[in-house]
Amino acid sequence: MLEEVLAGLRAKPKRLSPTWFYDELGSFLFDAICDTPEYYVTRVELDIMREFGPDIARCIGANAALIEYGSGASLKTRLLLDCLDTPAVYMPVDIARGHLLDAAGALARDYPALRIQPLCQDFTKLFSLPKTVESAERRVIYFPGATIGNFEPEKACALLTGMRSLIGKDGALLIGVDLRKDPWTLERAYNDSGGVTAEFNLNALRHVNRELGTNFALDSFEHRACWVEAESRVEMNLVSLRKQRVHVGNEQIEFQAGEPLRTECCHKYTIDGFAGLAAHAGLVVQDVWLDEEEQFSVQWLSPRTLQ
Ligand code: AVI
Repeated sequence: MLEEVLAGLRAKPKRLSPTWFYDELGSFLFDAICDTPEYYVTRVELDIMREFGPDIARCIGANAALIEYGSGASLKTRLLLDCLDTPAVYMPVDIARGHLLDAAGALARDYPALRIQPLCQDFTKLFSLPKTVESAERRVIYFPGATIGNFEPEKACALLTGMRSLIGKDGALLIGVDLRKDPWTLERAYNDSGGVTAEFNLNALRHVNRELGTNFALDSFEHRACWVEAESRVEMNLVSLRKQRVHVGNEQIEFQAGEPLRTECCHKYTIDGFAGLAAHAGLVVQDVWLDEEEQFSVQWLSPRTLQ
């Protein structure tokens, strides 16, 4: 962990992985972001799932194994499960064991007939499927929440390629993809007026201080989120408010006044742009469900078949 953080802090511009947002407080803050009026992403995706759940369930079909990447509280999943025809098994995959088991327990209580097989795993790393999932009539990966946008396009492509091999030729992928829109809406979503996103961003420093014994002064950094047109993404930074030095392991990392530390990138796609990325991963977009304002998309993809 220390080596990875140091490598990011030695880079230009300096970076810190977004995984540092998420400790107990960070997960709470992320849930709070989803409830802010400015962060449209969760609200709009839920609207789409409510409206098109039955259509989506028809695509998935009966007796499918549903594998959810980064399942968290499995909230959107409930909307899907309510519409599904006798799913063979539901496998939530998440790295946060406590969160994963709590959510699986709550689902087991509410869906007693559903077979649930949680997997504590970093979904960006290769993993194999248990027999119950492997032997289902069809495997469908569900990856909601715009998280694909948090990966650089090459990494997103690698992740999609890994998913394709996991679902096999008869499987499919149901994925949430946030869309390009006017910069005002995008910047507002990542700069909510209640300052929740700012606290979430600063929490990465709090988390690193606790885990690695660093001495980031939280009041010496300021949250900044800007739309960068050329990269089609919102970039989240923590900007150093003064010239300062931070102790990290045996090193002193120097920050100039105004120097940014990049903590997250949130890529936004056009429908065609995402189809192009998917094609590089050997996937074909079969269906796209949108909200009325076309802010967000839920997409249905299948592996390209060789003629
Ligand atoms: C987790 N992910 C989809 C969020 C996003 O919108 O890219 C993370 C986030 N960062 C700030 N607000 C929300």
